[in-house]
Amino acid sequence: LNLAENLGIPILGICKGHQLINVAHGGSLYQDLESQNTKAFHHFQKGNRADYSHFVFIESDSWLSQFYPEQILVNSFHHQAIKKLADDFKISALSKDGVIEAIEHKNKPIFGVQWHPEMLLSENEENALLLMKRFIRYCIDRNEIEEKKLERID
Ligand SMILES: [Mn+2]
Repeated sequence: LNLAENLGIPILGICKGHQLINVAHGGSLYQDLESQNTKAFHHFQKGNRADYSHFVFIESDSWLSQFYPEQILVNSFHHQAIKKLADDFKISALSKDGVIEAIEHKNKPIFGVQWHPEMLLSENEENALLLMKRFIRYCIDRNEIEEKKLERID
């Protein structure tokens, strides 16, 4: 994570990756969401990995809001969750019980989602596909900006 960050490589953390990004930046976790946060509903679904579990509500000024509607359905396989959000980050999406379901760095290309878009992709789920496409597009655009900066230096 540190190496990728120092090189300016865009990062999309999924589930544990999303949690790790937060901890690495000084945030904390609920080690067991249901016993430590009584408001939280059950976030470990029993169904198929590509089934929907709950809605997430997209924050209006977030990166996700550039391509998602106000709410989308996601799957959910976690008993941990972000407790204290790291200082340099903002919330990108919340579930109805207030659990932080997506984050983004305030000025670096670092994103995290608590759900599993890669599992939803097995069913060609539209929003998961869109997230991956937009992340790849983000990386390409950023790369082009970096290349232009290098051209100017040349
Ligand atoms: Mn969840």
